[in-house]
Amino acid sequence: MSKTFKRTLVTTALPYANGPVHLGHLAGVYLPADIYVRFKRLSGEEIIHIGGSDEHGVPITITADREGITPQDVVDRYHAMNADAFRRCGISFDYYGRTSSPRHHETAKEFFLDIEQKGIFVRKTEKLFFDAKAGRFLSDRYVTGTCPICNNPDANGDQCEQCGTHLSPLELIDPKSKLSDAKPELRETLHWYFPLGRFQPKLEAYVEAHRDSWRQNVVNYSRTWLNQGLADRAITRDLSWGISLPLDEESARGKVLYVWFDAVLGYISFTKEWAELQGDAERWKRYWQDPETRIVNFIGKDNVVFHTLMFPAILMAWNEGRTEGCYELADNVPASEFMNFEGRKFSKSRNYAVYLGEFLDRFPADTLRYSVAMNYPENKDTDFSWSDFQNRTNGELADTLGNFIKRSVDFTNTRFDGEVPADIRLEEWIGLGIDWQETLKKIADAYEGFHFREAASLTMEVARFANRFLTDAEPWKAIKVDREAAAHTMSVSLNLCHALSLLFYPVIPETCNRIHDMLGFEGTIDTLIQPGVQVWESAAFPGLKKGHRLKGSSEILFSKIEQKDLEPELEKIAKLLAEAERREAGAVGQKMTFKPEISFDDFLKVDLRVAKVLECEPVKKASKLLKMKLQVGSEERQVLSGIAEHYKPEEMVGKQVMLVANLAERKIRGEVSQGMILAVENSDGKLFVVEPQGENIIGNSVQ
Ligand code: B3M
Ligand code: ZN
Repeated sequence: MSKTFKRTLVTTALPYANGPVHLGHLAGVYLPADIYVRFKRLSGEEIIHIGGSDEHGVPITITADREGITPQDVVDRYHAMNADAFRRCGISFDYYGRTSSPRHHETAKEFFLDIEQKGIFVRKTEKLFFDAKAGRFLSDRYVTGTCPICNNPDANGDQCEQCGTHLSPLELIDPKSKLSDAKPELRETLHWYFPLGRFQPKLEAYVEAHRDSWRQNVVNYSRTWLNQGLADRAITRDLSWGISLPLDEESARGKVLYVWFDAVLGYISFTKEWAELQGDAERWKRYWQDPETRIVNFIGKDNVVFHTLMFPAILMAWNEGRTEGCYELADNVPASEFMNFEGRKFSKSRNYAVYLGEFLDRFPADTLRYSVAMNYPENKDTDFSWSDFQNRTNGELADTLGNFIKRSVDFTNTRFDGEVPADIRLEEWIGLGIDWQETLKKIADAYEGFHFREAASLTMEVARFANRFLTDAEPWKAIKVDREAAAHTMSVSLNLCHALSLLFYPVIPETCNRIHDMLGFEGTIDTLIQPGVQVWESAAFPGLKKGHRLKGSSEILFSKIEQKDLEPELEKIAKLLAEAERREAGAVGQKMTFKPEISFDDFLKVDLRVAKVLECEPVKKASKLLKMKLQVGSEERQVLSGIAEHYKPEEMVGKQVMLVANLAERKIRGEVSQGMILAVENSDGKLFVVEPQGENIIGNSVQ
């Protein structure tokens, strides 16, 4: 039995204020959330939508260092830019906060202290590189040195760009600090760990209780983590940018909370800030501490475990030992897959993206909202292309919806003096050939179930029906012989315009407000919205009475997108694609540095074999390495490979791989590695293990 709730709190993942949001973000998180919220508001439900900027984390300090500005400058710039882009796109947040706010810092500290005082955190000492000149501990990306695999002298602390190997700073030969040229020294540093494992049984129960209501991907990601057993997670960092530890002891100096620990709490701080603005500072509690509130977190698939395990565990830790002031957990966490762009993944670092603000400089928000809703990546990755955008705008929005509305309004204005000429009886309305109750229910169920593509396309079906109705009835002919029949047709059409303005409101609100205005109503649809008032269901009835006066003028709702409008975009995309292809083709056009020449005999010395992965497991304290047991003919080998961020251990088991079989044994992290397996990096930076095609004899030579 599903629970019934009195009100809803919607949160959307807080985008890092380290760059502009792009269409991929919009499609996965913000648009679906906004559509959902608008639908609920229209149905008279009490609902708020809370979002904001995530303003902490290392990438922000890296941007600041690169540009020679402060981290505060960086977040000020992107917070303003993103808040503005969302506003222009019609994303109707009730509050859009920032994690640099005093209220947020206070809230995060309060949580940290509560958990600290209960003795739940575990303190551990570890060794980290420290730049004595700069007086700072160095995170992975701040260390450079020589790659232990290919001898590239400029390898980064997390990866060698030349050979693609994923590294840890400790593996670098001759490590250097990027801050100064100092040779970093290993220093002990104390960190606070959150023992996720302590909450494992409760988290398992939480996930399993939702296994039928959550999306399969959300349940699966969570289960994979749970099945591996939850480990302690460090929730502090040696950094200066972030929320400082609220402890008055020497060991806490220079440390801040890990960005994910504070970011999820942003949802709570921002609700508090919203409540203060409402003039009722306690009002946030009815959203977070009342079991009758339904909490829904909209996120992208890469944020799942932070929302289904980490955030709930933090709240569980807070709730421990309390009977009052307990937090409720999310009822649903609709995580989207990714929307790609012209067949490729959006990538900020490679500048392969269309940014929301830039898009809105060129095209109206509702054309984007509709196309993106129709490409909502609900269960699988989808693709946004300029031609799809053009087809949907021209064929569906302009020719179907826009054309129908304009024809109905214009004909009434010119031939019936701008007045609804007749009343439509309910039986007639129901007998039109569209089952209103059923259609509304289907669309409503689609919204409730987070099936936004289905909701948008069912709504477009209603517009198609309306357009056909008017075309088939031919009032422009009828009026010459039977004015009453034409009057009747126009009254039905105008009522269909009215119904469509309500049905389409969640997806294309601005357009619907304009239809509402053309139909002669005061104010906008937004102003009809009130908790307890059912606006949505009024679409099932004829809403315009005989004699109702239209505004008297009309406007074109959607202009068609001409090929020439798209040319600059297509040129840009062609350039970006060419760049990506060049990278793939091995950076054609760029200066290549090859390793020194070898003779054919040298080449023949390399013994490449087909091998099969028998077992595979992570390596302790080496987050990038996987340890594999391989079968090569009758022999077994142990090989370590830096692919842990790209493959789960269970994905590797059973795979056939190519093994460099006569490589001298090496010790990595105290483990023997007897050979190397071949892998390549694709243009998105993902590593793929090279797999021989077809049926192979394990142990065969590769020639
Ligand atoms: N800023 C990561 C991201 O944008 C992170 C989300 C925080 S949600 C609390 O993907
Ligand atoms: Zn290398």
